[in-house]
Amino acid sequence: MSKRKAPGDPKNLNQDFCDFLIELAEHELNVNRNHFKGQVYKNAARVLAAHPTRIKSGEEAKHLKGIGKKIALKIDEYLQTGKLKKLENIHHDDKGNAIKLLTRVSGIGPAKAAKLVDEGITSLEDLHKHPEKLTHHQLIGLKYFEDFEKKIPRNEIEQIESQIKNQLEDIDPKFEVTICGSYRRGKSESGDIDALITHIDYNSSIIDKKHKNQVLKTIVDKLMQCHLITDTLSLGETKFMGTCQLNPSLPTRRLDIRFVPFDQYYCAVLYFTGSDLFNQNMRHHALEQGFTLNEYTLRPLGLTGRSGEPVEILSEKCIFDVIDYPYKSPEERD
Ligand code: 8DG
Ligand code: CA
Ligand code: CA
Repeated sequence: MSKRKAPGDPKNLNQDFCDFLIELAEHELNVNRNHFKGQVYKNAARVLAAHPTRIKSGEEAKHLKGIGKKIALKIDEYLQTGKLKKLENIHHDDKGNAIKLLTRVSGIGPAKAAKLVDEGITSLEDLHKHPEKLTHHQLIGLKYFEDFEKKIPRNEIEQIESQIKNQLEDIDPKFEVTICGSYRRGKSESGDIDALITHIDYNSSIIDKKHKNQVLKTIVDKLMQCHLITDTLSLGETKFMGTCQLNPSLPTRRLDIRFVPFDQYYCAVLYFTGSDLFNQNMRHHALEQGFTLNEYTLRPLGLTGRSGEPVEILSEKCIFDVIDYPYKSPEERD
């Protein structure tokens, strides 16, 4: 698959502004835990990334939706000095840096990281000395810290996909698997593996929770027996989070598996293919057309705003058709 962008696809002429805004956003989300401010910075980065010309001043940027006075001032400061005082300070903040490091461990969120830092734990070495402070998930995140930061090449995911398919075929040929996420969007490498599984005889109206969990457990057991799955982070009714390894010479990878009833399969495939921003735009369009779309169903909204019975969906394309949204192939959903 070609990684080149489509001809005429705009290049980001404001990349450097986006870079510092994303760093500020990460700081707000992970260190200050200020979700609102984090979203404001992220949104500003998104707007600038989509802007077709190079921004020449804060004043010019202020005319764009989502960019206010404070961000405009930062753009001016950056244009005049080539840096940002606020970011320099952030880079020298030991506590903030420790929190950011700890949140890179799978399973450690910003609140847990802040708590650990308050307890004097500021490095991976410290974490290794205090396993009692960590959950099972976090311990595995620590164990595979380096591996989980490595991107997974596309051809490795292809092999994992065919191994999952073969194992499922053994249990019951009526299982269906789709690897979603960035892999389905055609990326040459991915952060993790998002597998969705369904079975044409399993419908949301007929399967109870216990049964669903049984099916997922059977699948996970089978994938453990063939040594593809190596660890379980969590196993719920419909969702498995864990690790896999294709062979011992390769890194351990993060694998999520969801077992989804057939009538909800295509909404789930759409949702977990992403991208996040594409989903947001499509959900927004659905609302304008009088529908509510989520990872389970597409439902018409009544006059009172209450949603009706789910529309029957027999393909991913069907969702686009019902809400009259131009079809985009997964590769076009970034
Ligand atoms: P990556 O793993 O290569 O880093 O990229 P990804 O496959 O696009 O991201 P992901 O974090 O694995 O999420 C998979 C898809 O799930 C994502 O492309 C869109 C969908 N998704 C949302 N919202 C959210 C959310 O809040 N968290 C997660 N994990 N996924 C979400 O639309
Ligand atoms: Ca992914
Ligand atoms: Ca994922």
